[in-house]
Amino acid sequence: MYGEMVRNVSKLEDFYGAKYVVGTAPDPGPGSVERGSHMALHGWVGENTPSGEDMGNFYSTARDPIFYSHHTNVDRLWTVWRGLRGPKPKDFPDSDWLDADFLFYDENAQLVRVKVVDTLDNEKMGYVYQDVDLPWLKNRPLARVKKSKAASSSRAPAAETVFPVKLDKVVKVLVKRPKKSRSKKDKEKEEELLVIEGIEVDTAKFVKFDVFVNDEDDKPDELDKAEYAGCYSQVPHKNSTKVKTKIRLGLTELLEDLDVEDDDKILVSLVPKAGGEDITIGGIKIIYAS
Ligand SMILES: [Cu+2]
Repeated sequence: MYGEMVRNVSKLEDFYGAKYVVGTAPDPGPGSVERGSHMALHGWVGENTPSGEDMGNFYSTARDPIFYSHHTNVDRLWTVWRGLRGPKPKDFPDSDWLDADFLFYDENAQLVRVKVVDTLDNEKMGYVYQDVDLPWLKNRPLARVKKSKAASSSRAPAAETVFPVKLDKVVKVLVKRPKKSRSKKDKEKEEELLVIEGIEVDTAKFVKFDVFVNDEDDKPDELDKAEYAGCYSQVPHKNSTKVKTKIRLGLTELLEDLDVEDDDKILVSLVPKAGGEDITIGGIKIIYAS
């Protein structure tokens, strides 16, 4: 929870999902809670069958009454995240996002048009969430290994030489950091992000992979000395379509906690957890976003 609500999401698009405005290709990238705890609950509650009804498949998920409390909780997390941002921007300013509209039936079976801008603030919609303890907020994960030599001593291939690759096994690559030894000011100005792009999946499949940093072990599936950086997962749809998408995982705080700010590369492990044979990864890089 700490990762998807704090560590990975200092940028708006990493919490909400990438911007989807005029000119954007479909599936620009899901947000952290969406592909994290939100998908996990759909998967856990759905039946353990390939199609996962009810909660584990989009077409049937709302047949299960728990769907409504689950999605209310996702909305609550949205509100919590906005509260944690303090004075930082909370919304995309783009009018084609804010003014996008959807039609719903109201309680009198009349069609009503609702704009995105009308739904961003729960208080304007007439309700607030109960103030409850947030135990995950005080549980910033402790580094398993500090000042790891995993990246400098690894014989893993460089990321530029590996992709595209099918994720039917653990893939370990070295990823160059274009900037290192960044000052506190640099870090406040720019978030360092691990971008995993060209993720190709079939929408009809349940797929999930985890991302770890600086795994010290030679055995690729033993990850007890590696640091969890985030995940990608998808609840299946009934119809099969190819999707090409990307995720971005915040690295600034993670690398600070691991005490490897002076390293010029990191060792990344992509670990398939479900449907790896149905996942292709196009590339990995590190960028800096202000
Ligand atoms: Cu959902």
